[in-house]
Formats: sequence, structure tokens, C-alpha cells
Amino acid sequence: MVCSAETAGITAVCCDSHDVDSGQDEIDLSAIDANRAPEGDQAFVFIADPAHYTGDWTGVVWQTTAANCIATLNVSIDGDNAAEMQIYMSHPYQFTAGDFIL
Ligand SMILES: [Ca+2]
Ligand SMILES: [Ca+2]
Repeated sequence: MVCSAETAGITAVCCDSHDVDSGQDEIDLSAIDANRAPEGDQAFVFIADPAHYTGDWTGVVWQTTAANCIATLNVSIDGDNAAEMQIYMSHPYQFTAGDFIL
């Protein structure tokens, strides 16, 4: 499905984008320590279903999607579900764990 003026912002149906090539382009977060408490460099975890996630948000990466399908990546490095870092995408995209170097 391709985003159009008819679908953007009107329906909850989101669209594919080839802006990021799944399996080709990766977002590299590996240089960021996901958890400051333990020694060393902990890796992030991508949560595909943040609405139903009830665990600790330390070191969690998740996507939120606006009504116009534009994706935002959220990164938390502490226990609450507020993002300490956000990456705004310019186009619709559905991230999967394979899009990252965590
Ligand atoms: Ca650490
Ligand atoms: Ca947080």
C-alpha cells in the first residue's frame, strides 16, 4: 500500500515506505550504552508491541506512528516509558528488530 492524500491522516491504515530498505539499512545504536547502571555497554531491546509492554523501559526501543503514518523511534534509557531520545522519520515505516544494530 502506498500513502496518499486520501489515506494519510484519515485512516489508521499505514503504508509501506521504501525510504529505509528493510534488511539493507540499519539504525546503529550499538555505541550507546542502553543501561548506565551496570558496568559496560548493554544493548538495547526492540519492543514491537509497546502498548502491551509492562516491563522495565531501561534500554528499550520502540516505534510510535502518527495518524499520518509517519514513524518515530523512541529510545528509553531509564525505567519509565518516556523517551530520552527520539528519531523522527520523514516517511511512513514499520520497524522490526532486524532494522537495528542494538
Ligand atoms: Ca552500562
Ligand atoms: Ca525513559
